[in-house]
Amino acid sequence: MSATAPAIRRIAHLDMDAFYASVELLRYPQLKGLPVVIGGGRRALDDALRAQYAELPLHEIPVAAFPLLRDYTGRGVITTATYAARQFGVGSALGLMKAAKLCPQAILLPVDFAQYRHYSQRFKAIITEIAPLMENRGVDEVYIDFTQVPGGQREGGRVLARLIQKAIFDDTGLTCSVGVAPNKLLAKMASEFNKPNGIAIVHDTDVETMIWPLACRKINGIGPKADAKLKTHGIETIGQLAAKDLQWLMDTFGQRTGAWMFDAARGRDERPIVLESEPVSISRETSFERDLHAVRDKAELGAIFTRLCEQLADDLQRKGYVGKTIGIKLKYEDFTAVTRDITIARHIADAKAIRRVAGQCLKRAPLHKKLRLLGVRMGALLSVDEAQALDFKSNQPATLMDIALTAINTGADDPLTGQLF
Ligand code: TTP
Ligand code: MG
Ligand code: MG
Repeated sequence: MSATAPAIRRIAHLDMDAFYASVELLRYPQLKGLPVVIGGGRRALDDALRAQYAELPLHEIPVAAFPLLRDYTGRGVITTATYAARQFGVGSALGLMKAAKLCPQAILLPVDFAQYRHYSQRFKAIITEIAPLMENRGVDEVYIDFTQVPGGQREGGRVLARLIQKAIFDDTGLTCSVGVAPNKLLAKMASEFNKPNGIAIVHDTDVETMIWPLACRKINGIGPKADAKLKTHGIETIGQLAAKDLQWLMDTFGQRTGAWMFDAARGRDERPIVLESEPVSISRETSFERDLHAVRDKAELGAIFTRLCEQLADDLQRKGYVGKTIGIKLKYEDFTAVTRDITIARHIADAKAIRRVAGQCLKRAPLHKKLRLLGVRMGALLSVDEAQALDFKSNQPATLMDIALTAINTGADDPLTGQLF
C-alpha cells in the first residue's frame, strides 16, 4: 500500500482463547494440555487442595491431586473448558454431571472471577497502549479500530493483529484470536475462524466465499428463535439468507429486523466503535447476611454504612474522581427499595464528608422495615482536575463546613419515618 492511499476501514474483533480456563492454567501450568473444565460452586475443594499442599508452590501440586469431573455431584454448569476438553464435546453451559459422562477424567476447577477480571483489565490495557480506539465487549473480548493505527492496513490488518497477540502473550501468557474485517459484524465472525491463537482476515470481496457458507446463527444478532424461524423457510446458511429479497424479509421479520438481516447477509454493518465513556456514578453496596433493623441493629448498620462510605471514597480517589451528588439505596426485607440523594455545593471524595451527607440521605428514608441491603453512590462526577478548575475555592478538600446542601431529592414512596444515624 502506498503512503498516500486512503485508509480503508479495518475493524478487529479480539477474543481470548478459553479465557477462564487459560487464566487457571497460569496458576497451574502442570495442567497444560489436559482436559480441564471450569465451573461449579466448589471453591472449597480447590482450597482444600491448596491447604493439603501448603508447603508446595501451586505449580508443583501433583496433577493426580486435582479433583476430577467424575467425582462431581450437583447442578453446576461449565463456564468454559480447555481445548483439550472440548475434543470430548464438553463446553460452556453444559451441566457438569452431563459433562462427566463425556469426559470423566477432566480436571474440575472452580471459578475465580476476581482473577479473570484482573487479567481482563490487563489485556485491555495492553491493547489500548497500541491501538487507542477500543470498544469493550465483556470480560474477554473487544473491538479495535485498526484503520489509522500503524500496521493496521498491512496485510489487511494481520501485521497489527500479530503484534497485539504477541504483546498480550508476552505480558500475560494468554493467547487470543483476532478477526480483522471492514466492520464489526464480519470481524466478530472472523475471530472464530482460526481459534485458538489464530488470525483471520476478511475483505468485502470475501463475503461470498467466506461468509455465505456459514450457518445463519454465526451472525451476531441472529439468536435461536430467529434461526428456528429461518429454518422453517428452508434458510440454513447466510448465503441462502442473502438470496431472499428485502420485502420478503421485512414482511416475515418486521421492517427493522428484516432490513438489518438483508444488510447482515451481505456483510454490511456501519456501527461505530463505541469507546468507554466516563462513569456517570460510582457506587458501593452490600447485602447483609441477615436482615438488619435500623433501631435494634443500629451499631452494626452504622459500622457497615461507614465502611461503605470509606470504600466509596477509596474508589473515587483511586480513579481520580470527585462528585457532588451523594445517594443511598435501601432494600427492605420485602424486596422493595428506595433511593435518596442530596447534591451539595462542592465536589468531594473524602470518606467523612460522604458519610455525613449520606447520613442526611438516610434520615429522609423510611426505616421501620428491616433492611437487607444498603448502598452508597456518588454521582455528578468530575475528574479531580476538572473539579479544581470549576470549584471556586482552592484545591483543598472540602471541609464539613463547606458542605452546604443545595438540593435534596426524595424518591416517591412511603412518607418519612425513622430518624437515625
Ligand atoms: P467465550 O469467549 O465465549 O469462550 P472462551 O473464551 O472460554 O473460549 P473461546 O476460545 O471459544 O473464546 O467466553 C469467555 C468467558 O466467559 C469464558 O471463558 C467463560 C465465560 N462464559 C461463561 O461463564 N458461560 C458461558 O456460557 C460462556 C459462553 C462463557
Ligand atoms: Mg473467548
Ligand atoms: Mg468471548
